[in-house]
Amino acid sequence: MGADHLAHKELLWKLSSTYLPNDVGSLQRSLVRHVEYTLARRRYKLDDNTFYQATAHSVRDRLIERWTDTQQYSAKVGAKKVYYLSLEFLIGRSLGNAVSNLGLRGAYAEALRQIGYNLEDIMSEEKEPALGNGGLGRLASCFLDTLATQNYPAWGYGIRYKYGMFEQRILNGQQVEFPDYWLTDGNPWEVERLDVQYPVRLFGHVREFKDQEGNTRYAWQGGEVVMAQAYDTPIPGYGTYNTNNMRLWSSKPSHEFDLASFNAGNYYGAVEAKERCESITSVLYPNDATDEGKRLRLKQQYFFVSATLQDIFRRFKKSVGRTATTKIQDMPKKVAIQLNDTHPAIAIPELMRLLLDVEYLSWEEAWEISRNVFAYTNHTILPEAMEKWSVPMITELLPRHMQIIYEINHRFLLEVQKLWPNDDTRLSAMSIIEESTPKMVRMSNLAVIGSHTVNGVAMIHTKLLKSTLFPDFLLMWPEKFINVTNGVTPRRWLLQANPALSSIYTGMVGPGWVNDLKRLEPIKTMAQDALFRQRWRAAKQTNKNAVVDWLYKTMGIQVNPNALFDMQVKRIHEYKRQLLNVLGIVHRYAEITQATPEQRNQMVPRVCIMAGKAAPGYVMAKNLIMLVCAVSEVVNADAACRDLLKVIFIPNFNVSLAELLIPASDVSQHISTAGLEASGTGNMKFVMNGGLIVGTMDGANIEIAQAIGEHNMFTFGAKASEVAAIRRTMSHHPPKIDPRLQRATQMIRSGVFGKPKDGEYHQLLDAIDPHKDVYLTAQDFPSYLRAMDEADAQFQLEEKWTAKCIESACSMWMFSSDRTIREYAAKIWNVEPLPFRPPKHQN
Ligand code: 7GP
Ligand code: PLP
Repeated sequence: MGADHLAHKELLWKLSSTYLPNDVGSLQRSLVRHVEYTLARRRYKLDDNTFYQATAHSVRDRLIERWTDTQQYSAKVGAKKVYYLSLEFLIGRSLGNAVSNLGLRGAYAEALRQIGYNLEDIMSEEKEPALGNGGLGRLASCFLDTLATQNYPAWGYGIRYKYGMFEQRILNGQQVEFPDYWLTDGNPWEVERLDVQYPVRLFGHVREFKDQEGNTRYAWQGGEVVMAQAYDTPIPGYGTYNTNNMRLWSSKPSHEFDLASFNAGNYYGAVEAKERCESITSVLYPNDATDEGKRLRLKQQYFFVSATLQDIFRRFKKSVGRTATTKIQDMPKKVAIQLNDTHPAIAIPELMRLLLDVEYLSWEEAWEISRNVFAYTNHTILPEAMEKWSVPMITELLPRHMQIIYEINHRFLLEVQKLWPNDDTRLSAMSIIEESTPKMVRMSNLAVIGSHTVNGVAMIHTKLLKSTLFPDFLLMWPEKFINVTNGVTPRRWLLQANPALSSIYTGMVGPGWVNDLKRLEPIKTMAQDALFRQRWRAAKQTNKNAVVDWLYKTMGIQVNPNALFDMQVKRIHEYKRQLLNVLGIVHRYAEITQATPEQRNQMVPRVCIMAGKAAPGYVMAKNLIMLVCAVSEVVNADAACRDLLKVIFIPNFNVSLAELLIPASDVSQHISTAGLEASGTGNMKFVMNGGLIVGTMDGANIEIAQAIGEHNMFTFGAKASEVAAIRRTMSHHPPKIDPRLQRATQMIRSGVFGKPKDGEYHQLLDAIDPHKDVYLTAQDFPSYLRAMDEADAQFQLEEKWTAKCIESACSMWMFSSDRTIREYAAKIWNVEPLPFRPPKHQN
């Protein structure tokens, strides 16, 4: 028996420790094998899509080898792991990223070429998973790329929404939302884990009882139980064997649930209930920076958190069993959980529940562990984004959590009272419970109280977070609040999105820059070299030409490839001030139509590109899209503008479109009202790709200006420190309206761009009335025009312009997510990289 067992084990080890070969011939055999056996399409339908699927499966095989090795290794070593909990991952397409990170792009391209397929065409067959809204979700995906690349043992946890971010179409000049069912062709990147499932309870009641030692204990019972099932996606690092995991949960009915309902003889009711279970993970809420406060959303959050914590806990406990010296109190030495905004903050009472009700720890012990495990990242100070859940709703859905939240609050408020006796104002500001009708649970206060560290995402944001959102908490715990400025991954946003520029970089400094952007710094001096500037411009032109072709092919629009390409592409939001951009465009249009031939000769031709989705219920944002589309129609049809101005709203902005557009921009706009954009990450991508910014002193723009030099940014507008005073004065001393703004608004109001029947344009313009110009759009208009004029003037000085772009792009190292993650690791997580040495024949 024993000898047999050993022999079997040995044979099994031999069989399973062979690795897939990566030469061109082997890749071709693997492609064909997947066409034949995975897809069962030997003799027909050998189209690009089939070959996309086959290529993806072939790459996945190779990812899985690395992924299982990495996971096994980190389990063996028992290293501390980081868990990034996020309700959103805006992943983008995977094929290009995977072959590039594996170092197999060339081999796959060649393998496909020899059998008549083109890797680029195959890549464009991939449907983009858009499991996020915008900046916050995309940041999470950049972080996963860096965590893998830098060999940190880290997992991302999220939800596998069946319907991702809606598809935006423009019909009759208006946004219409269509469902994004991204799984129609299946998803070759994920591994369905039927073996990883956890029950998640909702509703029910709490039973109180005494344990053997006579302590009062609580058990959450009854209600409904749904199952969470795992889907794993390997996340490869670039230039390393390490491959991390992104585990996404999908809801399904529990067996027990099925049986109970069916046995009750209620067939239709049972089927309906089953559907209800599955609906928990069916759709991503399409709001960014606003709080919907829907019950299904809270269910999503808890479902996600409960499954994730059970999973983390099980893994941790397995490691406790492995080494006799580790105990449950050591959890913070093995587990760091990062809460991506407050969306997963219900994890705090959930971990407390597990430690109290399942592990039977004392409150003090449980709290000590919990507080040392969690850290919280805040992504916005906009009041409308602050999550609040009504006490009655939490009580109904999660009765035990409501008790725990009250207990956390009670103990916390005692501390506050000790520090500030008789200060009721402070007490009610710091309380987790808002004393409204109904009472509300402030998730941000819960997150601050339950975390050891709270971070903002850019310097100015962290400063405002301390001074406006959490000033009392800052007095109590000054060390708790830190800044970690955002960053983006150079793998996707340079190497993959911009091959033209990447090959210049590699030619200059070798390929090492991809994992170390500092290596680009010496290229700055090349800004003085005329030949180099020419090469740089040629790369930019290649990228602009790609956009020109795309616009013609997909939208039938012809644009002048030599024009200044001006882009504002991001979610549509009043604080991001797309309206300021449109008003600027209308002003430009007016100038063009009134210009003399000599004046026309002096003008810089511009292509103004805007894109972005509006939350389906956000009226002002939808009105804005309507206005842009109408302006575009009129301007593009006006012969006076022919070569001087084009206005284009590109529908359905997503990661793939961003990868196409960003490398082609000359100027991009990041023009939020100062103090309101926490950081921005688009701004970083544009500058890295050799574009310049027109921007306000807001978010990461400020740090970008410091890094690249203020002379390389076209800044304008009120400073954050001035905004409050300006708002205060405007109601009794409204500023005089700039005549150019007067003319632009007059054109819009009078119907030059049509007169929509519900007065949508009036609604937009009424909101910038100088009495109540909340976002300071009218206020900043004159300085905005000055900045735009300056950009025009500089753009004409071609050599000088190129030098600015080179200097800026090569000064961006600190905006690589590699730097960001190193800071998180050192200041928050206390984790070390754990590089895994690959088996010999790999590399
Ligand atoms: C965004 C912020 O608006 C943006 O400034 C920042 O760059 C990004 O997060 C990443 O930190 N916030 C969101 O996308 C969002 O949904 C609400 O915030 C919680
Ligand atoms: N949405 C998508 C698809 C993106 O690629 C990005 C950033 O590149 C964003 C949103 C965030 O843009 P911003 O930081 O300008 O708000």
